[in-house]
Amino acid sequence: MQASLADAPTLVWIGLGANLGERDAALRQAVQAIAALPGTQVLRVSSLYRSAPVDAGGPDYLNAVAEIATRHDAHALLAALQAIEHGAGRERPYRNAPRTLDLDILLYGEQCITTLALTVPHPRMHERAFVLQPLAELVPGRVPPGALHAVAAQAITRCQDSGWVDG
Ligand code: PH2
Ligand code: MG
Ligand code: MG
Repeated sequence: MQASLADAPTLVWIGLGANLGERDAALRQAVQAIAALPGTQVLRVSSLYRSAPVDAGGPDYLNAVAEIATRHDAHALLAALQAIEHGAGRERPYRNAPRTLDLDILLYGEQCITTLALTVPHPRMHERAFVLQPLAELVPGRVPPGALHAVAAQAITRCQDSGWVDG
């Protein structure tokens, strides 16, 4: 066993997004890269959603949420996700810039985390249909009552052909 991995896995939900390049391929490759992390299993992935940028510009996004079990602590997981983003060509020219891949820790078990590097639950997740809809597909109990109604004006469509089986 690697020293940096905890004995027991934690259930974590990760938001995936992309609005530049081959968005569909980027999200699929990201799921595979997450599954390849040590001590980490991808349990379920939501449908893909096409969504208009929220508080941002550029092309429409593809978004999804992945449910994983990982033995990484939250900061080690964040570093691993940032490395996957980097490998997908992610650049950060300015806040909320269009991106080839965005991987956000939405929920890390039941933990509340506030450090300079990381805030969990994700501080803006309840304002965003592109997070709440796929999350509600997987774990409706983690979406507060009324939250989906509050973001109902945001443009978002569930993709019909979002099977993940063939990667
Ligand atoms: N991500 C943002 C800002 N705005 N809008 C959509 N539709 N999807 C996103 O993933 C997204 C966004 C910052 O991370
Ligand atoms: Mg984000
Ligand atoms: Mg991010």
